[in-house]
Amino acid sequence: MRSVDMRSDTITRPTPAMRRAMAEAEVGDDVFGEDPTVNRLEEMAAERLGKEAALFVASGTMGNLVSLLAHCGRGDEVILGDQAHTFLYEQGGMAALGGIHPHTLPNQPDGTLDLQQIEAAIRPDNVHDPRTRLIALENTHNRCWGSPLSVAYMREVGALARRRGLKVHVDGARLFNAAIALGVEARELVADADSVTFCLSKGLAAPVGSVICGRRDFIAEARRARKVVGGGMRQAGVLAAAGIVALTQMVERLAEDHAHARRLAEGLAELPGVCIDPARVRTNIVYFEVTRPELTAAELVERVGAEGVRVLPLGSRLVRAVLNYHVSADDVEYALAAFGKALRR
Ligand code: TLP
Repeated sequence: MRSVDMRSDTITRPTPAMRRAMAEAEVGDDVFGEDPTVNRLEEMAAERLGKEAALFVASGTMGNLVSLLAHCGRGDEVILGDQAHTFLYEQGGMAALGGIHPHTLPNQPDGTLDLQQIEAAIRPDNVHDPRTRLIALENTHNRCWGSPLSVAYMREVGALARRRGLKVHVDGARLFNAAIALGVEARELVADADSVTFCLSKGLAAPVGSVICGRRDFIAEARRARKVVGGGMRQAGVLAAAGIVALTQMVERLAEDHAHARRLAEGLAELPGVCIDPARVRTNIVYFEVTRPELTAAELVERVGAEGVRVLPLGSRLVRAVLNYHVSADDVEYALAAFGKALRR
């Protein structure tokens, strides 16, 4: 049976070019700073995002945690969205391990935070209050339909942060999806960010790893934070080698995932028992609601699963599909046929 796995773009497997690069990678001890392949990936990533330095980490979660630990001390406050991955899906690591206080604001449907609400959330210098240190944004925004946040918005938040003496961190797990969707360079999106994490292991298909980019002194702090959470890796060049292939060969093709996502959304919109606005689909993530009262998201997911089409139920009505390297245009048509069959039953 055909398998069309759209549970996430994290399911992507390394390409043949990655496997070759991994087999041939020159390595050394990265905790000593002696792995030439890790060093090369870090230089490439920093240059690509227009930052001074970079740090290879095990995952997006580690990248966000280590960045927050490097920016904030115990009792410091971070302003972030109530739909942010860092808030919802990272075990509250900032609080659990860093004593960092999350101050959530409602994410707008496009993934942004309202600028006036950010201003209002910044604490005065008062003995009763935690100290606001950081604004954290997510681009693209996973829970907000994979929305890309524009260069103009990112710059506005940067300007606000500078004016108020705050830092900005960007969870750019899918930053290159945003750049491709908006037709801009990724570096333009993070020009005003003090730190950014992007993932090699999602749409870019590397098996493991994320990279944090920022100023040299910030990355030195992040390197310490990575070590204390046990993230100091040794001959990590075998992993970084795949990351280099991801950065050099896999960015432009994200446009295909976006086109496939749009087609999936348009096809779903024509089916009975589903509510979706295809115009909201701008990158590789598709959310839709099951509107037939007697059918839950989990039941629909099970029905299409029997046809080899894998998507995630999120709550009783919501379903998520994430287009990725292993899903072709033809697979999307196959998936639509499976959804049609399941919904007409
Ligand atoms: N997201 C995963 C799951 O954890 C939900 C997914 O399938 O979408 N930031 C964002 C915006 C993410 O979407 C994710 C992973 C992370 C951070 C964490 O990355 P990893 O999984 O590498 O720790």
